[in-house]
Amino acid sequence: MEKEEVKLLGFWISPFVQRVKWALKLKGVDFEYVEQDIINKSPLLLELNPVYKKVPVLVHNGKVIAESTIILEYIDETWKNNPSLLPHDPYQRSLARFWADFSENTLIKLAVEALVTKGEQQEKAVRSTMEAIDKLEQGLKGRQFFGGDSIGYLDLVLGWISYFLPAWEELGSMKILDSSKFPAFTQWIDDFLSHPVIKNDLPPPRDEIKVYFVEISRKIAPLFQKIE
Ligand SMILES: N[C@@H](CCC(=O)N[C@@H](CS)C(=O)NCC(=O)O)C(=O)O
Repeated sequence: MEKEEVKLLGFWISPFVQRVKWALKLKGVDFEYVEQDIINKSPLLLELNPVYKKVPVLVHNGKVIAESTIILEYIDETWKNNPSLLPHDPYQRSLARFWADFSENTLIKLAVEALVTKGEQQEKAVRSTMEAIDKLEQGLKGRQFFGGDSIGYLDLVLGWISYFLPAWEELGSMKILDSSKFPAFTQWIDDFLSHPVIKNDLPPPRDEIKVYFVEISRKIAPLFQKIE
């Protein structure tokens, strides 16, 4: 049988890329990783993702798939071996997609606001981030992973929290991941990071994440300035 072409265009610190790498590894799919410069974009990236011009991009036997959550679904439907990433039950599947959307469109924005702002605005953003995490805490109770006994789609989508948020807490001098308030969620972080597949492909160390986000915070802070 001919070897499959599986290529992933990525960027070293991208949480969107990281979740795709983890999904491929969980499924045992061999792939070639091609690092991209997301500022000076390569002709390959522009050709493969002309709409958003972003990573990750997955190429599977000449077919091009963009947008990380869509790539996760493609991986799950293409390599049907265990672990299944999305639940089989349509309602459970819709819930996983709902909370994934919540992570992408609500939680991450609140956490970034908490990271880059100060004073009252930061306090408010920290409170809102904690309220958002509390919703996940309630959804997790009684389960080790959002996917149940194994890591699934929602765990991968939320994975960024496990390594970015502790770094952001240090940078923003704030506390969000309080284990007395979020016992299930903080346990989830420990279990997620110590899972054999995740542990063998950990994102960059905390110091590198912090250095990267000092620069990013400086650039994006003006976007969060409230006009009086
Ligand atoms: N919604 C996209 C987000 C991807 C994304 O923002 N990728 C960043 C890297 S972390 C990127 O390629 N940025 C380049 C740009 O914004 O021009 C996904 O889930 O794949």
